Amino acid sequence: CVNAKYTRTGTKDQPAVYRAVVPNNKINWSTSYEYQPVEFTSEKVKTSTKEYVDKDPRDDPKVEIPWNLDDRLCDRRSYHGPYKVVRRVPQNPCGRTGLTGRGHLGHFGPNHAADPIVTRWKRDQNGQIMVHPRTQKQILEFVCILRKDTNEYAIPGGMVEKKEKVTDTLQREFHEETLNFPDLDERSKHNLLATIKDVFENGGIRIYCGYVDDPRNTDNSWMETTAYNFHDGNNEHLALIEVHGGSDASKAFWHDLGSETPLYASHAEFLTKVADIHNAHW
Ligand code: RP5
Ligand code: MG
Ligand code: MG
Repeated sequence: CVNAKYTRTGTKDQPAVYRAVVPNNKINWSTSYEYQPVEFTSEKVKTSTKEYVDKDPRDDPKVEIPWNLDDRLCDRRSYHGPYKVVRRVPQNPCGRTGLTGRGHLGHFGPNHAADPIVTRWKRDQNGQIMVHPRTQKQILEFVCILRKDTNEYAIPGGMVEKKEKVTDTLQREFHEETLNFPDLDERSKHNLLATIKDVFENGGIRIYCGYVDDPRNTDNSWMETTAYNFHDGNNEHLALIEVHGGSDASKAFWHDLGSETPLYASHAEFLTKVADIHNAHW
């Protein structure tokens, strides 16, 4: 895994906090480097009184956090195995990021998320699957969002909440970020949610599980995710749904899956795998 994509943390509405420069060959902790990272934890995180947001063990010797364990509030284990704890806080297993502290993240160590990748074939007016002129491969479409925070295209994922199962996070985030229909009647709403539940609980392919090159990562806090693909190849269920952005998403739409679209964090990596699995255009 690498920390390479973002030079600043935060969102378009927050003051920019720039990372100390880390040359690519100095990212790994095992290479010696005259390193002067910027310390940054957002005010919102620092002053939060939520039980779910960690206290800083560097400020208070009484704060003990069960690193590398599945604790009462969240799973503090990394998909990459046990991480080191240096001067009372976890050390990012993917190397230097140019920032210490928690940045905008609530937990020290891994902050777990889940990413639902919902796909269908792109079809013409006659229902024929369309082929890309460059690769001569069939084109997939996926449910894409425009993130409110960074204005980048992304998969509609989100954080695993307190003691939530990943399969519930996948459904909840997909619902919140792409099925925002306040005027939908109760019956249609119920049917829509039942379809999502049925497909999400029975038919996904796990695409990725691990570290994400997210703009919020720091030397002490980082994002990890589990991405699942739910593909409706025959236009039977998910392919038929309309989407509308909500929550973290200013827009939601079906979008061609391919290397032409730059995406948030490591999302392009996940979609390459999806294209590969379905032998589709990338
Ligand atoms: C990324 O951040 C994950 O891949 C996931 O898509 C997302 C979760 O954070 P929020 O969308 O809740 O901000 O690292
Ligand atoms: Mg969300
Ligand atoms: Mg989100």
